[in-house]
Amino acid sequence: MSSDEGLGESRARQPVVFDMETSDPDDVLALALIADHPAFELVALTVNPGTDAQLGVVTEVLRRVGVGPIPMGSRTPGATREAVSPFHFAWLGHVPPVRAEAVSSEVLAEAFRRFPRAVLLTGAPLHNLRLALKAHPEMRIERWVAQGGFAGDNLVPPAHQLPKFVGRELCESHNFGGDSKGTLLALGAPQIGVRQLVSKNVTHALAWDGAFHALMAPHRTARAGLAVAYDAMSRYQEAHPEGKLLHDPLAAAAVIEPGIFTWSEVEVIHARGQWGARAASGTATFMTTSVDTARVLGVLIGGAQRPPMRQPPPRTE
Ligand SMILES: [Ca+2]
Repeated sequence: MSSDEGLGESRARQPVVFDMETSDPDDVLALALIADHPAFELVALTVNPGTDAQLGVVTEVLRRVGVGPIPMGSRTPGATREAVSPFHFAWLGHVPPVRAEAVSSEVLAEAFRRFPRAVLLTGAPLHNLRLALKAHPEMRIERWVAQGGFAGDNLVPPAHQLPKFVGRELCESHNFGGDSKGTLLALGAPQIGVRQLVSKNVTHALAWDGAFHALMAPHRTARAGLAVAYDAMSRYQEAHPEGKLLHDPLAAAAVIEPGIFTWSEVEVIHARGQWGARAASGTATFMTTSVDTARVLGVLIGGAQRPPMRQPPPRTE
């Protein structure tokens, strides 16, 4: 049965394939926010590099959200290198390791065969995508939303330039630089229809800090994913009161509501180990130049129209 043959609201939900890592809390935060989001149907998950410890963490987050099982792939099933940042275990406690049943390239190919409308969301260096594009030239991805890249002064109007990046046209990008061969392959791959790159200049514009946490608090009872994300960030802020920049969650927001960003069609530049972009046409590659930060919370909550808690009745004197 395809996702479109499901019942009720699943007809309107966007199938999403999420490629992630766990060297930073960002990815599991995005995972919790999208796993039961009313706009998403998470149809497959691939992990880089995909150690048993990572798969254990991902499985535990999905269990807490109450979603799954879904197909999960690993670049290297059984890889042993350390790939889970200490935060994850400080938050979740001990979680049993899980061995991925398949390699990521096969999970990706199968997911896009079964769900041709699926969006690929990537929050990690692009090893898994590179391997899938190479192994499966027939694979077709209509739309890829990536967290990565950088838009500098040449693209971003002065009103939207962040002070920390003023004067720069190039910058490091963890996800693009972590596998620059994979990045360049994916940016040029005819198998991908549209690319939307949620770049560092916007992901550094919004943090899940104390103020964002307070805004999220009344919504955390609306669904399990919000409760899990809220719990993670309560724990995170005990050690990091300044909060966490929202990289992957912003990319997730771009899957649902690209209209909260402004975009430029670009050609991506890779020079001296850094990344930038210049305006171009016909590349089908679009990069964020700004974000309406006030709308992000509502998009991530989803169904925010529904009041999360009953209002107390008006007082009568
Ligand atoms: Ca990430």
